[in-house]
Amino acid sequence: MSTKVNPNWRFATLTCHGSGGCDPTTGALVQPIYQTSTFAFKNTEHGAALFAGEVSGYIYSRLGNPTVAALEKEIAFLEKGEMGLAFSSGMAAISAVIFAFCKSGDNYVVTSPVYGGTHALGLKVIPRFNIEHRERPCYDLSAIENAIDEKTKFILIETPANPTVRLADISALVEMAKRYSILTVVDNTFATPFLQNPLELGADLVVHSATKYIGGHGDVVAGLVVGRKELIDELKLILHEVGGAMSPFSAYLLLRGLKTLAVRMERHCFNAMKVAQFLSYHPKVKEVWYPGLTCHPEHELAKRQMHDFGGMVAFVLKGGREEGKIFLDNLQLATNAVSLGDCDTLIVHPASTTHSSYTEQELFEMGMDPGLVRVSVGIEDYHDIIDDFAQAFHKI
Ligand code: LCS
Repeated sequence: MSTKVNPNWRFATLTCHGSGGCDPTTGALVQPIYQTSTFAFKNTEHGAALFAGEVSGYIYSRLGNPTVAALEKEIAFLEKGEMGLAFSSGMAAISAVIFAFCKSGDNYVVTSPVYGGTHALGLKVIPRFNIEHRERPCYDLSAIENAIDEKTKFILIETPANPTVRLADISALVEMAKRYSILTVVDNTFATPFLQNPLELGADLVVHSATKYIGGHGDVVAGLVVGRKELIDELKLILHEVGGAMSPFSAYLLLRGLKTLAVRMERHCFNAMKVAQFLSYHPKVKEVWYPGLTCHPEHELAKRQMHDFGGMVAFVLKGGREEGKIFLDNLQLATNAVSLGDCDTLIVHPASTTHSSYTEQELFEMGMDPGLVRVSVGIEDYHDIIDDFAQAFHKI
C-alpha cells in the first residue's frame, strides 16, 4: 500500500493502492496477519482504561484486531463510507443489522427475490424475537411502500437480486425511506463497489457477503458492513456481545482479494455479457436474465444505477427443470456448486439449493421459474465457457 492517495485516482488504482498507509509497527506494505486472540495490557491500569474506552488499543480479537481493522478501513474507503465493520459471514452481518435496529414488535421490509439464507433467517429465526420480515417484489415500489408502517425500521434492498438478477431502484427506495424516517440497507454482494456505490445514492448502510466477489477466490466466508459511525456503533454492540467476528486470516485474504477487484470485475462483466448473448440466441433456452440485455426489465435502471452489468446470469431451459438437470450434469468446465464471485464459473439450480427455503408458491409469486439455472460467470476465456455450455446443450 502506498502512503499517499490521490483522490482523483480511478477505482482500479484505488483498489491496488488501498486507502494509504502501511503496517504502523513494521512498515510492511502488505498487512501482516495478527493471528492472536488476545493482546497484553501494559499494566492493570491500562487494561481498565482500555475496557472503559478511555484509551484506544486492542484487547481481544472478538472486539477488534489490526488485520481486521485494516480491511474495515479499506472497504469503507472503496464504498465511500465513514466506517466499516467485519463479520464472520454475510449472514452474521445481515442478522446483526436486524438485531441492531429492530426490537420486539418491529418489522423490516425486504426486496424480493433475496438470497435464500436471508429469506430463511427472516421466516424461521427472526419471528422468535417477535420481529417481522416483510418481502415485497424489488420492482414494485407501491407494494414496498404499502408494507411500511410505524413499526418498520429499515428497507433491506438486495440489488441485483439473487438468483433472478432483477434490480431495485436504490435512489427511489432511499427517497421513500427518508419520507418515513427509516433506514435503507443495500446488500451490495452482486454489484460490489466496482459497479455501484449505494451510499452515494443516499443509502445508510451497505452489507456484503465478502465470501463472493470481494474475496474473489472461493477460499473465505466473510461479511462486511459500511456506513456512518453512529450506525456502525450500534452494529458493534451486536458484534461484540453476540459474536460473529471475522478471523485475521480471512481479513488478510479479503485485503488480497480487494487488490484485484477491478480487473476481476471487468472480466466477469465482459464474460457474462458474452454468455448471456450466447444463451439468448440458443434454441433450447426459454428466457435469459441479465441486466445488460435490452430485454431485461430493468435494463434502463441498470444503465443508470450500475457502471456495468455484473457477472451473474440466470436462464430457463425450454424443457424446464428436467432439461436443466441434464444440462448441469453434463458440464465439464463449469462447476455445479453454490456460492458465486469466484474466478471459475459456478452454476447452480437455485430452487433445490440456495433458494430451497422458498416454497413453490413463493417462487411463483416472485416470478421465478422453478427450473431457473443461475450462473456465476468466471474469469476464464469466455470461449471455453460457451463451448462447455454448447456441448452440454447437445446432450439434452
Ligand atoms: N447476501 C447475498 C446476496 C448472498 O448471495 C449471500 C450468500 C449472503 C448474503 C450470505 O452470505 P454468507 O453468509 O454466505 O457469506 N449467497 C450464497 C449463494 O448464492 N450460494 O451460496 C451462498
